[in-house]
Amino acid sequence: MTKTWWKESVIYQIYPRSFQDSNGDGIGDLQGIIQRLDYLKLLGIDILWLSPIFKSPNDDNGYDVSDYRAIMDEFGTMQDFDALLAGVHERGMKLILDLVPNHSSDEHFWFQEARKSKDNPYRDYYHWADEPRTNWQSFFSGSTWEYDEQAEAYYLHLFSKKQPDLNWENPKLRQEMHDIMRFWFDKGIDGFRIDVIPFISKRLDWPDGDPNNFEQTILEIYSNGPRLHEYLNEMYEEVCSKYDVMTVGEGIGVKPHNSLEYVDESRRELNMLYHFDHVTINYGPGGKYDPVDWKLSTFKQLFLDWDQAIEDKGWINIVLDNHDFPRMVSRYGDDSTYRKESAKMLAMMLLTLRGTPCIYQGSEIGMINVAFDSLDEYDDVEVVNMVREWREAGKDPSPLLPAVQQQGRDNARTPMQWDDSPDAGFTSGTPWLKLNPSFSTINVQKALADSNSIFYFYKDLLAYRKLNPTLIYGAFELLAPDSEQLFAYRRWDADHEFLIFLNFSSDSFAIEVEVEWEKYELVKSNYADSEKRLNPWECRIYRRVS
Ligand code: TEU
Ligand code: CA
Repeated sequence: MTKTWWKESVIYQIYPRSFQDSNGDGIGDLQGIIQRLDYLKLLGIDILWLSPIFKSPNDDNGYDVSDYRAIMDEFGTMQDFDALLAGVHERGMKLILDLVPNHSSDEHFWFQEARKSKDNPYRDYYHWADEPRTNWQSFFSGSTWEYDEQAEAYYLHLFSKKQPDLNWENPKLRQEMHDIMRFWFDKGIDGFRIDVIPFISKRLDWPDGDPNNFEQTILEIYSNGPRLHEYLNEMYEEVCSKYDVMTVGEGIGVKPHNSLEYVDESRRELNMLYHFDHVTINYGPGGKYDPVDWKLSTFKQLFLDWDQAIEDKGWINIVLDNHDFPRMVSRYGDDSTYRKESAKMLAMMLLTLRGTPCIYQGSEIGMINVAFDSLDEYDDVEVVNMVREWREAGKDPSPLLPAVQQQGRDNARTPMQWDDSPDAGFTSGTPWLKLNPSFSTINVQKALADSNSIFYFYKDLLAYRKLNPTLIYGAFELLAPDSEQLFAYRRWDADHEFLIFLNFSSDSFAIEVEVEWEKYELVKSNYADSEKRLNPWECRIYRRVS
């Protein structure tokens, strides 16, 4: 397997709007990130990924770009960006940005032009039709086809109405995207996370989807379009291959069986992608906002399936939460009695699977989901549109509240909790989204003052991972696959071997795996004792010594 810096790195995702405000307007910004670079260096991460920072009217918090070469007004200026990039590089870290190539904002110059007339040179930058071509549902409610008065036509938008889909069939549009990538690479950034990349090539036979099965529509119709791999290969040959940079695709709609089509090194497309299988594990018949229980055996199996599919031919990202999903400790751990223990256990999972881990801001202090009292307090366009749709249909949306509290994206978007001062050290003004009231007990200041904190557990593990390439490149074998409480696995190569035990329950039990214990030593745990019993949410790494 080829060894590269991006396989050996750990990524930290910043949601800039919620990270650190420097000027009191209640919105995080680039100067705020600069103020926190030493903190990130102390933690020991290698790569910073910033969610979109380009100019945007913020219908979807930057995932609706109106100028791919300018900084969002709220976040600062290009000078601020240059200072941030220099600050990251001075500290020996790398910086990757979020590229949103599937859609632009409707306020982008291209769309403003395109809607003017049928023969406008930008018309073909988007997908137009005289009638809605399909029954497709948008991610953010309603049809994916919106009539535009000025254009006298319908345009396609898989996300909100303010996010028209770009037409990658058009070579000029592809050229524009390549130029944009070069612009940022020439500035010195180290790569891109690429938003919904499996969607850029459309099915021009425009098949209808099953209106009762959105996940299937995503998988079979929106993703993996006919020319996708041609576009990705072109992007690699024309742009990425000319720089020492990395790409990680958001792998929505990608499954183990077609994963290598994206990341097999010999195909020269993307370097990595991250998958969604564990994210949708609790989606019920009604989808995301109809959550159901999930089983640990299923959860483990899907990580195994991914590892076996990729093996040593490609590479993936390991992601347990991000700005689109609930907090990982609330979702896969226990965010009350065993918050600290389970947050550390999940950290161990994140940092010892095969793949480049991505830590989402706040996970390193065990931030938890928020439960706002009313649907009107939610900001996310997904929730706002869903509530509006219910009201327009004459239905009372309040029964949605518990599901939104559990599954909503704002769980991960409340401001970063730096200390216990009135606005958690995030802002001196009014935060754009309410703080999670947990900030008085869960915050960075507290974590840094406690040598037993989740923060230092991450820091130690990050350092340990760096010193032990077996935990990066080594093979993976699942142990005790049927256990509904224990996630256990072996990582090894020709020289070294590790056993990892993760207790996904509040029970205490004896380790059920056959091990020649005398050959192993315990090197890391979130408890002090070393009995061959696991405490609630305990995690352990053993290293083979003979
Ligand atoms: O997300 C793509 C995506 O389809 C999901 O993560 C989606 O947001 C979620 O399932 C909705 O329930 C990416 C970005 O990460 C997300 O923030 C954007 O809203 C979306 O693309 C559109 O750009
Ligand atoms: Ca600000």
